[in-house]
Amino acid sequence: MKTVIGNQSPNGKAAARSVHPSAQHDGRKPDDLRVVALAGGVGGAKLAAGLQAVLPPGALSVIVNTGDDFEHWGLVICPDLDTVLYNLAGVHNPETGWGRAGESFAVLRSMGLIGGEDWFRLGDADLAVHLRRSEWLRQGVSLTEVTDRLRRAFGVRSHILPMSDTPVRTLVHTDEGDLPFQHYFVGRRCEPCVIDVSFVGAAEAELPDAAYNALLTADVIIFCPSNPYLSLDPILSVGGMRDLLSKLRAPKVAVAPIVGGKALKGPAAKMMREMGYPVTPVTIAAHFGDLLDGFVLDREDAAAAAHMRVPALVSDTIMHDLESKARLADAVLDFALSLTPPLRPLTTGLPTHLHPSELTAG
Ligand code: FO1
Repeated sequence: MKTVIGNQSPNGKAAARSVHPSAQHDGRKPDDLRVVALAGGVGGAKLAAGLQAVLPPGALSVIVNTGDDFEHWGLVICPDLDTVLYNLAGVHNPETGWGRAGESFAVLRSMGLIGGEDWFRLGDADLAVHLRRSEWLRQGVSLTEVTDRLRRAFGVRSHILPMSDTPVRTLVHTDEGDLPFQHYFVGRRCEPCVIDVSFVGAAEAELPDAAYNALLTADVIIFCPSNPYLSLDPILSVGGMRDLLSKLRAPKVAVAPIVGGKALKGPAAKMMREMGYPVTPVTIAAHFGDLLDGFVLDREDAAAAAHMRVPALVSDTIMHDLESKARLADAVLDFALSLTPPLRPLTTGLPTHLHPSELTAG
């Protein structure tokens, strides 16, 4: 399978994609390029920030995992939506990747003093977002609209789109029993051994129109370096989503969240070991299987490129600052635009009003 090293574009036939030829010659992105990123958690938010930095305003839509959402202090908390929002707005805590920079925790401390739950570190400024969101949701505003109001309030020009407007809850099946996501992730610090993961409500959930239309008009779809089992699988499990993705002609490229046998952040590597998988990017690529047209992996794992079933780009995938995020985003976009999409039904054959739940295979 073709391997591309560094940021250079593959040449010849594979690069001759008719939609946006300019990208392969000078790295310039066409003004009308539309990109969808599937993201959850800190790794996803980082690449989303890089994509936003290299794309024209409004060209990026991020479809975000909501399986981590939960009710806490009587409020609806959407950690991945907020992580993407804060990273795109540049107000995130650079140490944790989640939460706000310069945050204070007076309410959390007071809550602990009166016997309230204080295991989940909600900051004071962050709390305003949870209060506002919960207020709007109680008034009957959809999560998609609430998220859009918040992103406008933060001055973010990219679109931030929840994967569902109805609750989907990630349930982690462990050797200590079934744990709701945040109880496993924060409450138990990912210590229990993971057997499996399920997404309660996903089969009945529908991709909201905004997310569906973004996918339908996308030139490139990127699977961010997010945990495949906890952050991207919930998105893929939403009713009709896999089927829709498999029918879209836009190249779909994943970026490995595993480098040198370790997760960039979080429990992905630990989970892979617990579920009996080799901790390599090949496992991640195989996990997404036929959905992918290309895969991006780190230089440290260059040898694994030979074992990919799809074209691979070897690049620097570790993102420290906005410059490295933008550099990776640029490389991923050029790589994706260079891929000749396999023969699939054209999206132009799909009526724009057709909802993913109405799509059938074949
Ligand atoms: N992650 C933690 O590890 N500990 C926390 O106390 C914590 C609080 C928190 C508050 C708001 C928020 O938006 C995210 C928060 N996260 C925390 C991250 C959260 O658990 C995410 O779901 C993970 O990053 C997985 O995507």
